[in-house]
Amino acid sequence: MQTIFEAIKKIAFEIDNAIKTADLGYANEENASGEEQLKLDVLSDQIIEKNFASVPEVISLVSEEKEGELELHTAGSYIVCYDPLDGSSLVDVNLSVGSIFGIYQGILDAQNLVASAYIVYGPRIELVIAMKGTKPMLYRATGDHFRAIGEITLNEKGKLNAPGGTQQNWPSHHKAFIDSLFAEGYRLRYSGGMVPDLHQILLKGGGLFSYPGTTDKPHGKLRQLFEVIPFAFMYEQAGGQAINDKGERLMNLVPSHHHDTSPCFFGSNYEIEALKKAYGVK
Ligand code: P6P
Repeated sequence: MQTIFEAIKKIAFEIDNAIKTADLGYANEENASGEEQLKLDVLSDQIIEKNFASVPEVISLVSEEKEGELELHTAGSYIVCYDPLDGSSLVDVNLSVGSIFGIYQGILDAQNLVASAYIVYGPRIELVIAMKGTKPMLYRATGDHFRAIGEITLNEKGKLNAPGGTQQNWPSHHKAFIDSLFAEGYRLRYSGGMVPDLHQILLKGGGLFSYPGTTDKPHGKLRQLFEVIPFAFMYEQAGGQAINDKGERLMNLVPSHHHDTSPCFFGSNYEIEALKKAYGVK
């Protein structure tokens, strides 16, 4: 597992450099979810593929940017699912973006996730890694290496509210719940980048990130294997909860296809319990 984390640290510096130096144009291609690809999406994906190709523990790769699975080392133990540059279009307006990694032990479902990691490319490069039995650990890039900063723990109740999706497409009970949090004094913190938005809640003591099923995206927008499950693991390991719109743990998800999505809610216990009540689920 450590060789996988060392590869992710190298990836962080290479993609950060690409963000600062590469052409920001469109690649005139679409990814597996039908979204237009930036040249930076393709380049980030290639950087990750190149770095994991030399890690014998990795059986195969599943990328948000591609269909199918790239076979690497049959004698390996882990399948790495990743979103190479989530929210990449935000680079155009100089906002933070991120890479997300889910490390699965042979089978691609939440129960077989053994670790997750994400990188935030912002004013600093930051990396968070969580493994079974450990709290998420924050690392910060200093020069050409990462320094461990400390473990991340969510407060029982937070102050931040990151409501995803287009409001006019929210279910009415979801809109009423989000409005009730603002009436309680929660502060709106939403950039449209899943990684910095979830990172901020983790580091600033907690709150709620929500991306519900909507009229335009009834099964949600965020992808299970390389966005939802890795962050669900992070939030549970930090002492919070991560559920879907039926109140089920996202760590029980069993994706049918690599690019399946799910409505998802990540947060401190108080906010998730309040959401379950508002949704009428146990
Ligand atoms: P919306 C970025 O495109 C992304 O996949 C996530 O990073 C982010 O949380 C979400 O979409 C934002 O979607 O519909 O709120 O703009």
